[in-house]
Amino acid sequence: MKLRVINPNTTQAMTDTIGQAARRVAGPGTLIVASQPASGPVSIESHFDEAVAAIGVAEEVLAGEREGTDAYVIACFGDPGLWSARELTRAPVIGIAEAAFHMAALIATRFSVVTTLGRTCVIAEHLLAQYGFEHQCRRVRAAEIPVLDLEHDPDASLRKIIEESLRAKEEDGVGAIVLGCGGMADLTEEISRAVGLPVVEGVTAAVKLAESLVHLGLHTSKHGDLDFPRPKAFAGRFSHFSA
Ligand code: 5HY
Repeated sequence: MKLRVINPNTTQAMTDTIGQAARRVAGPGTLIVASQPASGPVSIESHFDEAVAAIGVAEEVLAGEREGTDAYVIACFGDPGLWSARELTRAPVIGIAEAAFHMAALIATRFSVVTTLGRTCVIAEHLLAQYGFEHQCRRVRAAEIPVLDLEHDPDASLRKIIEESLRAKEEDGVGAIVLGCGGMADLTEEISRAVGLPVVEGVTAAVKLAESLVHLGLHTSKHGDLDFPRPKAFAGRFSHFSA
């Protein structure tokens, strides 16, 4: 199967980190195509960044449809453009936040999320409510690191994520930690060893869920709200979406 793992920001180094993590857990018959939009923010740290990134995700899904893709992963913890992406394809589309919440809820009664900047915590809280996991999540915490520090200052970033995860273990009484950024895809084992708790990371969780859906022959339902968008004209720089 061909699995397109889309990094919705436009930082190649982070796309590479995400692609490597996906390939590390992908099954023998799974081809991972790691991609990023041609246009958009270098990192996603606000509602506006998410709004712009959602268009990039849609363009990457349409590109994947031209290349015969069996499933998609949206590798940003805000799951930007998830629902519109599901309209554009029959293939399964998995957001890394949604995947991580599902996996964490299977291994612990309670979990906490450790994400990057404090201002993005509300985005994760909105997703917890939307997906119905607000009861299993004790707290969404921030290591207060800009997303690109994961690439530019990895040692300090790792130290801050471990410190915040240890605080979650001590103060939240949780059984697992969910990492709140696609750029943390390669840090799971090190953090789990340092904190002494299971650590769930969304990119690898989403790859395994996507493979399971494809192996079960399950597709995004085209009955109802996730049916393909009705063909129409788009004006200006969105004219390439016209159908
Ligand atoms: C992510 N931003 O996973 C989110 C993390 C965040 O560029 N990739 C990003 O802080 O919401």
